[in-house]
Amino acid sequence: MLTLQFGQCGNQLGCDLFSKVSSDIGSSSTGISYGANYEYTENTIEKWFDGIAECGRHFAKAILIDSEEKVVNKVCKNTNASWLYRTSNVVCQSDGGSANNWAYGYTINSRRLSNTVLKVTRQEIEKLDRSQGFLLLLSSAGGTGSGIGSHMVELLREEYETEPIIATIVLPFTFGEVCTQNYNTILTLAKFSDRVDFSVLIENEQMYSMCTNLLKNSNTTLHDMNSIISENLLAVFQPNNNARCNTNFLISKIATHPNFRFVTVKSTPHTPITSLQYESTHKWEVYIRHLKQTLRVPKLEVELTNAQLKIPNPMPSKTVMSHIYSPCVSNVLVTRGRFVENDVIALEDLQKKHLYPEWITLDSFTHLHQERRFLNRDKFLALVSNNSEIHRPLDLYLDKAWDSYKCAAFLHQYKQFGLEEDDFLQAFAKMENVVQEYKNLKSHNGN
Ligand SMILES: Nc1nc2c(ncn2[C@@H]2O[C@H](COP(=O)(O)OP(=O)(O)OP(=O)(O)O)[C@@H](O)[C@H]2O)c(=O)[nH]1
Ligand SMILES: [Mg+2]
Repeated sequence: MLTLQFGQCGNQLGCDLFSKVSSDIGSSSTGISYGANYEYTENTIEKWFDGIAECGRHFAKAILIDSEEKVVNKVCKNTNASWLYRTSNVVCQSDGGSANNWAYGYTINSRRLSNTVLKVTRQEIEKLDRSQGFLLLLSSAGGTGSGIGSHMVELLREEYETEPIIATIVLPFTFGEVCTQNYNTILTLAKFSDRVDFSVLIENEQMYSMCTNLLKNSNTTLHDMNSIISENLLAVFQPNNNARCNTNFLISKIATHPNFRFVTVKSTPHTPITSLQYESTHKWEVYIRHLKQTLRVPKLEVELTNAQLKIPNPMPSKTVMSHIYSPCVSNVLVTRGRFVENDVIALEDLQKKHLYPEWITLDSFTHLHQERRFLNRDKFLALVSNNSEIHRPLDLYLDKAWDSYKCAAFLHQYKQFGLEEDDFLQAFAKMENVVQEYKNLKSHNGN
């Protein structure tokens, strides 16, 4: 998988991701045989790394792209004893960034950098025996990741028509940050919506709350949030027992319909480092029930149902309550860890017909498993879900962007770099369509 890291967020997140890959294969307690672990390590190295430097460290299979040098210089130094970035894969200029302006990134900075990015990409792809596609990392709020990322996704799709492209797009906090973030987000999502095979959407707000609520981290930094994001991604992308599970296989299970290409990843358990050793590991069923709870939707607007911020409850609720679940196009559950006779992985909960729309005839639920312990944990589970609830954050950014657009706020900043009203209107229309499609999803029982 060739990773393209764009802008501050993409580069910082990418650096964290590769460090986590390296800790995962470096962990001493794997719970599996030497031979099985050898195979896991080989597959991991083939997926994420590309050759070994003279010092013995692995080169990350990654391209670093930014319109200013500060962040890439920092992440290049932040690598550890087992891996590093290839300096020839850094594509960057010393020009002070794209000023949180999608148009500046998309038209001006992209024109300066895109040919070099394509050249380095070709060199990387030519080296590979078998390509496993692209993984793009970026935030939608700034100017570089969003603008250059959007232009690069157009160029990559043109040049690599059939190659799998997956994106991880970090969405901004809904309040604060920068005033142009909502335009940037809508313009980015519109470009990605029909060019990548699927986009994993990450809500920074949610990541922040997980750090404070679950990890009891009162001084949460971007690095802490990146750590959860990387774990979520690796829980999905690290090797599993299904030998056929390459990037195309995942795409065929997750993005089963071209109108639904935005997904989220929920994972469990998340425990503060200080209490890791005291925390008992629950049975698989506890975690699976917990993940299913993350698919619940509130019956009333005021209900607090953010199950992701709660600790898995080992006791099933005694009160018989009917819950409403978000209609799902697809769910892929990845379980990592050992299962024994009296602790089996029961999947019925996530296979229930009522979770999926009637028109879905193919298997909408997939289970992938890996016996090996993931990042030293006894058990770790991730649920990739392509479901109706994604319309909520998208709708929110759409509303906010539309409110600004109605009073022509900040438009001159975009027009100055060649964007026209029609570009905005097209992006709004495209994303309104996406939101509408997700809103219209109905499950078997009509919810
Ligand atoms: N999760 C996470 N979010 C980040 C990180 N760095 C920045 N962000 C978020 O990304 C958005 C800002 O985008 P940046 O990635 O800094 O912008 P950029 O792509 O470098 O673009 P310019 O700086 O405008 O050229 C905000 O929503 C930040 O909260 C990071 O390391 N992790
Ligand atoms: Mg930047």
